[in-house]
Amino acid sequence: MPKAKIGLSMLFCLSEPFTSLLKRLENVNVNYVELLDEGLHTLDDKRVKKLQKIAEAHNIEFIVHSPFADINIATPSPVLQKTILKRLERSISHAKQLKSRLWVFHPGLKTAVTSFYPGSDWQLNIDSVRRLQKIAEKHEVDIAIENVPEPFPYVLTSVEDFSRFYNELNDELGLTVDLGHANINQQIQAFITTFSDRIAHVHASDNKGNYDAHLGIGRGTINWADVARALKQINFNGTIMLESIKDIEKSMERLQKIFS
Ligand SMILES: [Mn+2]
Repeated sequence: MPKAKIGLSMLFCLSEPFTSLLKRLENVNVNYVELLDEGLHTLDDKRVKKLQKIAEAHNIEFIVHSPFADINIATPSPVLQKTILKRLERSISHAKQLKSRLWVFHPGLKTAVTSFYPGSDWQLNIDSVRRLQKIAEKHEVDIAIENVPEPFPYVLTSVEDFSRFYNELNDELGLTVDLGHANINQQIQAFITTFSDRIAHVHASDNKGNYDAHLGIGRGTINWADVARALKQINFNGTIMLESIKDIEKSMERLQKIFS
């Protein structure tokens, strides 16, 4: 039976400077780490070199999460779309340099003009995803789109949205299942069973079903035994990244236990 690997997303320290991220990486006791190419942790060539050294010294495999603040791949503005894709290509190329197994990104968002042009956001989203796939192929990086939570106006949030999206895309594109996000839609099991052969990666944090609080594992309403059973059933052998922002040590222990 293949086993899932447990890793740690550095989201919990995104408010700290990059130097402090480096210090933390020297001391993490996991082999899989997700970096966020965002905010104070935004990647550049110099930083990538430092991260490469740490990865080698501490036997860490990285996964890169794309920038997400003000990044709307379904923007109706051609000039913004071009800029955003350029920014995302830089992120993908840094992911390649870091030998990242995967690059995780969010779907596009609806805007103030969406209602005037019904369906345009949907089309723009698919168009940008296709472009991202080409860019990723060029850089030889696997990419995976992530399910995102209500109430943000993302073009895709539910299992139904993602099913329609994958049917229209008609291409291989992995899915990052964010369990916390799916819990808000009450669709954890539905996401895991519907997209069993597309799930490339899992984000794990807890919440009470009301908003995306990124609580420690066991602090919210997610039934973790059910999650473990469902992921075992589909033989998931990718990485489960702890994405809580509090109770990190305790949550890591719990995840190890749940998926052992
Ligand atoms: Mn996530």
